[in-house]
Amino acid sequence: MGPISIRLVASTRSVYTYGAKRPAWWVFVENKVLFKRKRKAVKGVGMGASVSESVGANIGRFITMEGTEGVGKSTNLGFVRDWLTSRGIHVVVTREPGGTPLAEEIRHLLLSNRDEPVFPLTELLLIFAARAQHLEQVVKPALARGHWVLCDRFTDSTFAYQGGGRGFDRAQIRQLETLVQGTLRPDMTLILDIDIELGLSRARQRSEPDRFEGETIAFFQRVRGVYQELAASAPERYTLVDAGQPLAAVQEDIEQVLVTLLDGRG
Ligand code: ATM
Repeated sequence: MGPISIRLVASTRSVYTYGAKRPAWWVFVENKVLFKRKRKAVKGVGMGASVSESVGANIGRFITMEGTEGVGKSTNLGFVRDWLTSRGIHVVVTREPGGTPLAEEIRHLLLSNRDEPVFPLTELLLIFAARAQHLEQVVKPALARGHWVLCDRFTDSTFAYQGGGRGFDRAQIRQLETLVQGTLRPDMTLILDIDIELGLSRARQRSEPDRFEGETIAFFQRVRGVYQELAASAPERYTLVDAGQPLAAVQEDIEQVLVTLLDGRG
C-alpha cells in the first residue's frame, strides 16, 4: 500500500464574518474530511480585532516600520519584503498615509507645502481618514486572506508626529485610533532610530523638503522621543533598531526580529 495523504486545513474565513459560525479547521485523509472543528467567530472581529490574536495558526501578520527622516526605511522595507518572500510568505507592501488611490490623494494634500496654514486637528483627521480607507481597502482584506502586510508607517507615526511633534494630546489620538481601528494593532513594529541631524542631512540631500520634512530639529527630536518611549513601553511589540550602524548590522538586527516572529507563527 502506498503512502496515505493527510492534510490539515485551517480556515481564516471567519475573520471578518462578524458573529457568524464557521468551521475553523478540517482534517482530510485521502481528500475526504475525517474531522472538522467548529469555531465561533470572535465578536467584534469585524470591527478590526487583531487578526492573529483571533484566528491563531496560518494567518497573516501585520508588520509596520517607523522612524524619522533619513533612517533608511525604504531600503529596510525592501529587505524585510525580500526576506519574507524568500521564505514563501505572501507579503503585501503598503504605506501610510496612502496605499489606495483615495488615501494617496489625501497624502498629497498632507505633504504639499501651501500658503494656507494647516491646523493640527485638520492634519490629524486627514491622517485618520486616509487610514480608515486604507484599512478597509487593503490591510484587512490582505490579512483575512492570510497574507502578511508590511506597512511603511502606521498609527505610531501619528503618536510621534501629531502627538510629539505637534503636541496633540495622546488620549485624543487614542480615541481616534479606537474609532478607526477597533482593536486592530500591528503584530510587530520596527522603529529605526537615528540621530536627528544625521538623518536630516541624509534626507535633505534627496529632494526638496515637503511640509513635514521642512520642520525644525526640535520637532523631530520630539518625534524621536515618542518613538523611544513607545519602544520602551511595550518591548514585546516594538523593536528599536539602531539605524546609525552600518547597513549589514541594521539588517542583522531586523533579521533576528523576523526569525522570532516566524518561529511564533503557530
Ligand atoms: P514618508 O516620507 O516616510 O513617506 O512619510 C510621510 C510623512 O507623513 C512623514 N514625514 N516626515 N518627515 C510623517 C507623516 N505622517 C504623520 O505625520 N503622521 C502619520 O500618522 C503618518 C502615517 C505619517
